[in-house]
Amino acid sequence: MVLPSGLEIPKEVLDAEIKSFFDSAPPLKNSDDVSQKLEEFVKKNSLLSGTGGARRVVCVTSGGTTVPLEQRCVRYIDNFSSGHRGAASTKYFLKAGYAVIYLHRRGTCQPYCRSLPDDPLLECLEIVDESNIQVRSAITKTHVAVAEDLLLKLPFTTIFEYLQMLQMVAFTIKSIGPHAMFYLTAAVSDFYVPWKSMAEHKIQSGSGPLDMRLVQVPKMLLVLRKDWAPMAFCISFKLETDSKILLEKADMALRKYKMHMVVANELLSRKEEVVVVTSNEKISVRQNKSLGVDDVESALIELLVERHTVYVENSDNLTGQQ
Ligand code: PAZ
Repeated sequence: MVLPSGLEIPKEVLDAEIKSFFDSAPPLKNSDDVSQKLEEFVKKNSLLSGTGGARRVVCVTSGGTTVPLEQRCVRYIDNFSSGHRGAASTKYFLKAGYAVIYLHRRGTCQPYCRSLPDDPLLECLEIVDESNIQVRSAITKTHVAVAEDLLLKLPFTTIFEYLQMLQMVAFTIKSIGPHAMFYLTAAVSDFYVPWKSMAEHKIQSGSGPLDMRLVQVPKMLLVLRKDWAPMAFCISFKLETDSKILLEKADMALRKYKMHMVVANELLSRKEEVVVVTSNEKISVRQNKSLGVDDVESALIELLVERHTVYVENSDNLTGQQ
């Protein structure tokens, strides 16, 4: 169902759309494995002794989802997202002491190796000079984070995989209440071809223009906030190419999906500046080259961690008063 922008879809209609999306999605091939990894990761990080309690866990989503056009997929719709934002942010969350579930598009940028694609061989090597290549220290950092259960990497490709995995993450980290954060940088497809109405085999050319109906992907952010993990601190991103409508759209997303914060960014300047929109503020965050920091995520994550701390303290006080 498509309503004029700004109008809320009735909850029962949204629930029915979401149910239909999940019922018709091809089941995740490795769902038992993902679920086991998630359970263990969250358990280990919530049972820390000598650290003043549980470690906070953030789910960073990164990269774009694809929309398959055929069940035995030859062609798909994709988007521009490189995963740079998610990879850089993961590094700063780890530095700030968070455990990170990195839900990322296969083949996109990885933490500590952002300029390289997710290629296991390439990831390991670094050019020292014309005649020397060495194993990267960044690899060591990634492997240490994974080995110490501070980083759990979960790859997806399609919109179906992404949303099923996001739901699994939410159901698992619901147990740590306000200590959980969602940081949703992934560029998620807005339209998809429902599995049941998708051609099974490669679509044949030669019979004129292709006529295909794409259905709107149900807006999962509201159910994530209200039902899947209602105590988690949620930050979503809003990207526009027209800077004139960016802040208005971010503000709308904040209210419509009950996000705690929305990070607004414009396509061309997204690596230099973002604006963090809350219910009563618009905070511009810029990369600060003069401090030798080459990315905007450094200051951004510092701000979000600060706000998350206040959120956790307020939630703890409320619980204490009950
Ligand atoms: O992945 P990337 O670093 O190339 O780009 C990041 C981004 C622009 C996808 C992200 O900051 C963002 O805005 N994500 C949400 C996109 C949306 O409005 O759906």
